[in-house]
Amino acid sequence: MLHYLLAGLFVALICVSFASADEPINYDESRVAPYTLPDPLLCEDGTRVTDAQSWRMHRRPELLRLFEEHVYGRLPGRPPGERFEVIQTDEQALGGLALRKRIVARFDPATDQPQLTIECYLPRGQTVPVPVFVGMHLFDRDAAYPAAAKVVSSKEQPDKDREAGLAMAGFRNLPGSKIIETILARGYGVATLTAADFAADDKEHYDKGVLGWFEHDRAKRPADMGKAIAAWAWGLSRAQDYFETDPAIDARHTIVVGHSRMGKTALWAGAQDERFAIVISNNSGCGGAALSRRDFGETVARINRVFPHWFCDNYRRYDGNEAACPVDQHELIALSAPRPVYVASAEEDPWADPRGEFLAVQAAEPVYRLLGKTGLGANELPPVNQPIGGEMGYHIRSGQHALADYDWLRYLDFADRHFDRRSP
Ligand code: GTR
Repeated sequence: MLHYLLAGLFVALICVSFASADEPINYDESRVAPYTLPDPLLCEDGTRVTDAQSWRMHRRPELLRLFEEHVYGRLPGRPPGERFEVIQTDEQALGGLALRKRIVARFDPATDQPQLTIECYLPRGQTVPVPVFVGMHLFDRDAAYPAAAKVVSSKEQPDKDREAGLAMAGFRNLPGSKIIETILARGYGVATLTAADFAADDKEHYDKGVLGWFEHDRAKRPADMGKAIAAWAWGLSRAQDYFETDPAIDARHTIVVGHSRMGKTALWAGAQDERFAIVISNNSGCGGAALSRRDFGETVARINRVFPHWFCDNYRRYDGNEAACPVDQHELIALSAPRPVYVASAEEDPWADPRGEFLAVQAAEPVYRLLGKTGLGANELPPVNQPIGGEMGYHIRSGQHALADYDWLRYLDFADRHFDRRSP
């Protein structure tokens, strides 16, 4: 606990030095002002959903529309010209453990642009199609052996567009080589995508990639048009389109997963695209799994100021005014229902508000229960390193903001349980 408080104090000091005076960051539990969450089952017309059918036909589409309009923004759907090409195959990747494939997706037959790359590792010698974990920057795409990605300073960046996302995101904590071996040994594949193919993680250049292709003229983009997070989520769905064409992949059992900003992305992708069978958010925090109305850690005002290219412009209306937003993040989690959803926090990550993430999962439970699923089965934040839940999973890991091996192992167990697979 002391550990937690010290970490909080440390992050608080750092954040206070970055935050402007009118943007205070709270790390004091006793100062969290009372708040009321929107009821995920209460429709805009005042009626309350009491059965699965009306959730599906009415409330779920309504919530999706509200998140599009107020938080993440809209984007067009699957492009009609989409086509995939496997441009590289290595049958002996990772010392013979994996079949590695590099797939390029193209959308516009006229120009061949934009293009994006899916890097896929599948366990070798598998006789049946395998389920795949998919996410942005899960592993370093270009390493011969996917070890932890290096963080390069912007000056040293060899290819600024492609590397910007990695470097800005501070992805020091990408899992190293061992965990990918474990994932493969447990019968799962991994597909990793690169953010800058869709939207560079850079407030000046975010609209290179697919966003600029959707609407080249910045002035013409409406306030509810999606930006980087929407584009990244869109990209995850395009990877799923590919999986459906690859007989080695069990596309009905895809797990979408992401860390931090890519955890926000995984939740939004999973909410919209029901082809993702399991949705996992790792330390996603503000604009991800953490409740916005709970004033603890990163705020909507702060995230919109520092990352103006992540959410749609409408989201700025809620800077310092979270209670006015028609949705809160528990409803984003609820949009994964009835599919299994897992949220993970880290003890030394108060910026992402672990308690706010736990409370959001809990507040999404009524939707899971309505659909006949089990929730967390806990009223209190569990002790560290003790995963809880049924169709909704949660843990708070000891340690810092990262997608750590501990987290991966829990996700493998969770997937095994829900896919009815036995771990070796
Ligand atoms: C932080 C940001 C968080 C989180 C994180 C990350 O700077 O404030 O919302 O997403 O970056 O993605 O690592």
